[in-house]
Amino acid sequence: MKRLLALLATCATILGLTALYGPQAVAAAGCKVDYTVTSQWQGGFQAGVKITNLGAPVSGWTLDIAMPDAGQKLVQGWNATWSQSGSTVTAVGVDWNRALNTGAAAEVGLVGSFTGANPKPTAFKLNGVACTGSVGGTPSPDPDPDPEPGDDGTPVGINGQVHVCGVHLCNQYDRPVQLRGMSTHGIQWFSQCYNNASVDALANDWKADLLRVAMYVQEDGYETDPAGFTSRVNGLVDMAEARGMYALIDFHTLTPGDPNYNLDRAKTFFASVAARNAGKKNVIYEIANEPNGVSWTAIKNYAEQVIPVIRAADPDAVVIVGTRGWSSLGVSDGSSESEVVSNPVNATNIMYAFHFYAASHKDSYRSAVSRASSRLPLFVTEFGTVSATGGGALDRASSTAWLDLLDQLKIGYANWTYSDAPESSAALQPGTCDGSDYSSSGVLTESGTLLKSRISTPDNFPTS
Ligand code: IDC
Repeated sequence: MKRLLALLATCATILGLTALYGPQAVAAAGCKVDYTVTSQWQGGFQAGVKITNLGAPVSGWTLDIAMPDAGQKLVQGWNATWSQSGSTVTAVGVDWNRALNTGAAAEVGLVGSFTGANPKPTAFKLNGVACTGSVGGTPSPDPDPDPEPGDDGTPVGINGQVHVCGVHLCNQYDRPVQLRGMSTHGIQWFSQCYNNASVDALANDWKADLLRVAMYVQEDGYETDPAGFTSRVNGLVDMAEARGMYALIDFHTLTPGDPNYNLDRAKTFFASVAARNAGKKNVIYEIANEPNGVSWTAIKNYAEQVIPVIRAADPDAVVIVGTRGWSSLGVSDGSSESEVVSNPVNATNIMYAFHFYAASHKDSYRSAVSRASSRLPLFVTEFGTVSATGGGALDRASSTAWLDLLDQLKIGYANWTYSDAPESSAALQPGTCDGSDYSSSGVLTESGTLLKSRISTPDNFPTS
């Protein structure tokens, strides 16, 4: 119903019929737009646009930006559906940001080209009404000022740019840290679950340190719309950053299991996201979710081709490499971590992924992690409390044993999934993402309740 209303609102706006659909769909009288050119190069620029609704709640929005110079052209944008007609560039809100309560903001962005000068636009209209930054002519303060990194007590604010030190992940004070958070489900299926309210809940209620962004490559994922998925990933990086959380960009290869099948796509994707996010402190790259049916040598070869592409654009970011046997360090293929220890990826500032599903992977896998943890930097970029199918009963004893081990070894983790998928690995009850409540205990599943209780305990990140 909410989506139907949003659709109607958008159509109504396009047709200029907003008044017919009542106050929910009509533009608020007050709005404020912050337009920031974040980078500019010969003939091109990138800009962030923060749209704050200072009026009544809206269930859909259209932003018109009057570009001051005829040579300014939209190339592409993210977090909205973008178009240009004459000198007007238009952004229309999408599933996860089209509803804006009073005081709420949507952050979108664009890449453009220009000839001559690139003057900043100053005239904006939200749902047809000019944005003056105030209601009734009274200037109002920014209701949602961006947190200043470093002074806000958030995970990124405290830890800054992380790096690998020995077998650990270390913060800006060169001290080991464990980052604990959640993974999205496939963003091609569950995009509606990642919106301001849900990411707020993850940051504020769960006190999560990181959001893993699972971008499937196959299964209707990246390969079907590279530009669209790249934009969505970047949008989620920004949403995590705005809340002081790390974003783990997961190139979610699964079937086929040989990551080299997607080598060209990986190079294209990582060149783009690494260039775009190089200046950020909150981004970690995971280059292959779960290699399977493929040798460690082939995975290592893939990593040694993709990592230089990332380094060329974003030299200081941590990169995580998937391992053999669905990122089991080879254990699920009858091998062990020794194949990695004796033949590591030829690169620095990297970690190795280890995945487990608590009901399927128990003592022998925990032993492998214990052994490997003194030899290899490990990150549990995905795990489930249930069976490897993503379903079945939650295994509380095994999940607790795993989480205790990871805490003790200071190994970071992301749980599969922060979504309302109808499967027991999901943290949210089915249907949650159709609403706007992500905070009450009733929205959590058994797995979500367990994970929130573990993730929300104090981090006590070292600062000296
Ligand atoms: C599962 C999802 C399920 C989806 C399936 C196929 O939970 O809804 O139908 O993928 O895409 C993994 C994978 C992860 C799996 C998960 C559970 O990384 O994509 O998600 N799992 O099966 N490795 C081990 C388990």
